Amino acid sequence: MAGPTRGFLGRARTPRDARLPPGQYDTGSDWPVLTAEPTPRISPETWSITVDGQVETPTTWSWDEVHALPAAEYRGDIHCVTTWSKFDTHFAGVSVDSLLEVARPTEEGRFVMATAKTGYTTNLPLDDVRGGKAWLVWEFDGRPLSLEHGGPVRLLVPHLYFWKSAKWVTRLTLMKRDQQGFWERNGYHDRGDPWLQQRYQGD
Ligand SMILES: Nc1nc2c(c(=O)[nH]1)N[C@H]1C(S)=C(S)[C@@H](COP(=O)(O)O)O[C@H]1N2
Ligand SMILES: [Mo]
Repeated sequence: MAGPTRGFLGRARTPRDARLPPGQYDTGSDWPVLTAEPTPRISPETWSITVDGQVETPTTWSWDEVHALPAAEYRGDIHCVTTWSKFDTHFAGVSVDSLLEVARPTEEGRFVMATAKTGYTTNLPLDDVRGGKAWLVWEFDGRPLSLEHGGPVRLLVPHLYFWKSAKWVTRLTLMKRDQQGFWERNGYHDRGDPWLQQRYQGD
């Protein structure tokens, strides 16, 4: 007897499906904009990034100074807690490691609060923004990052849900203890691993 037809077994899993975390769908070429606050107009000349808190050398970089750091890029997928994922994105900027090398976290610095110029905040374990896992980015697909997507510069932490990737980021503060950012105080998870579906506090 012939075995069950393919229809019985359902659609075969493709390599693309395997890249989709549980509960997510592929948004294709769309890139939804999700912003809690009005979109600020920040010019590269007035933008800067500061790394402070539990570090040996609190440091601020201007637009030009951050561009003098080694160039780095991310090619891969991003995942929003509202269930869209976007495959094969391409961002360019610098690795957060390059900033941490200069600022040097103290032994006690274990967590990071990322703060945007607008006041939006999000907290992350330090280990999730070092070791080649997080970037400051100013280019998407070879073009300047648009204002609505966080231009001139946003944080990119693509292995966590996208609310951790603060748009218009201007400060990374190292902390001894975890403190909650904007969405975390409003019920979102402190870590936000999409593969573990860490959407809400308690997940
Ligand atoms: N400053 C700021 N950064 C933010 C947000 C925000 O509201 N303000 N939203 C977060 C959320 S919930 C998501 S899903 C992504 C959305 O980024 P996008 O609009 O570029 O898709 O940005 C994150 N970073
Ligand atoms: Mo989100």
